[in-house]
Amino acid sequence: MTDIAIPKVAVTMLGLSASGKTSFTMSMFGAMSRGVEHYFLWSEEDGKQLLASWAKLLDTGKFPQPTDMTGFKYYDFVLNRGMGQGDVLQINWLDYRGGAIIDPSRASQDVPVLEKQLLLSDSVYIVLDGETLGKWVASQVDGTENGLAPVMDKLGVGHISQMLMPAVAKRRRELGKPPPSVVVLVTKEDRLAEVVEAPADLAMGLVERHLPELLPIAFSPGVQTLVTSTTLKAVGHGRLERCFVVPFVFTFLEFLRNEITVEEGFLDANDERHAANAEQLAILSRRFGRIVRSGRIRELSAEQRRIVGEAQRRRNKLVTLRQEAERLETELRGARIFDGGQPRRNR
Ligand SMILES: Nc1nc2c(ncn2[C@@H]2O[C@H](COP(=O)(O)OP(=O)(O)OP(=O)(O)O)[C@@H](O)[C@H]2O)c(=O)[nH]1
Ligand SMILES: [Mg+2]
Repeated sequence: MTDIAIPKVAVTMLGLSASGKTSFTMSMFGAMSRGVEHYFLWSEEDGKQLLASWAKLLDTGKFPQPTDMTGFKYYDFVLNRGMGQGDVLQINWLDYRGGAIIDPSRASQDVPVLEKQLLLSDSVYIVLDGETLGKWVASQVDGTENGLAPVMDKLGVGHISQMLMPAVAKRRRELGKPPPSVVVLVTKEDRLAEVVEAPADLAMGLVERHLPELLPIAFSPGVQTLVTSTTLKAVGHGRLERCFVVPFVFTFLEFLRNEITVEEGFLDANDERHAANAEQLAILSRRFGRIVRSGRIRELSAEQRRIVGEAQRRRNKLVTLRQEAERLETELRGARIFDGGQPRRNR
């Protein structure tokens, strides 16, 4: 991995076996390695192997084997804006056997790997099988639907929530970190549209309407969520390839929004320190006047200069963070984003 000083995030996909995690990883890389909407993805270690697997799928139609217990794999991706602007985000990514999230035996090799990655994750991609969702939406439309429980079970909602909740609590308790942003990644969008017999966007509109009841964890207070769909059939189809960029742009934006909150908190605390110091300086100066330059006055004055210098550096950083966040917000205009279950006003 490179040692460039760009932000680093960890991401975990959470989805049952056959939900489409490995297919997304491969097809997304297949598209983004060539560049989609001025974004590129590269991986020094694994790029060639991922492209080879993707080429095999294109040539032979052979889908990847289900990932097994020992087949989990970390990827270090770098998101890049082309040679002129360079790298913008490092992404530590894990692909693993979906069975790990329903595995009751903690002896399986991949379960602790997944738990650790979840703890560190700044963003969690909840992977929902679009075909399963499509069948449920279609049954709603034709009036044969029999409640939420069976489809929630098929999508693994209970298991996903059971993995996520303890990880988020531990992340807050042990690392002092906020909850991860959430991307609800509806895969197999091609199948979703076929099953619902509607254009993909319309079908996704129907899915979106029901998601808060199907996946409450992604719409609970304090959680930032993007709902988006993807299909490996998008690769090579111009604007449709946008589905591979949007999740990363959202992950990056939410990471920056957290950074901005941290920086603003720092500057507030810094202002308070500056004001308290100034008060002490004023008291001492009144007491000793200009004649006696006490050591304490010199100390406090040096401290004031340090505080002001640090504040200037952090303010500059904040300006850069805000500019970058604004750019990403513009790129995400129209995306389905929710803050604590309420649609964000970006459409
Ligand atoms: N039509 C269609 N089928 C897809 C798509 N993505 C995945 N599939 C199908 O879904 C199957 C499972 O996909 P995988 O990517 O292997 O699923 P996974 O989540 O990695 O599964 P595990 O490794 O077992 O956890 C594939 O063999 C494909 O048949 C898609 O975009 N469109
Ligand atoms: Mg897999």
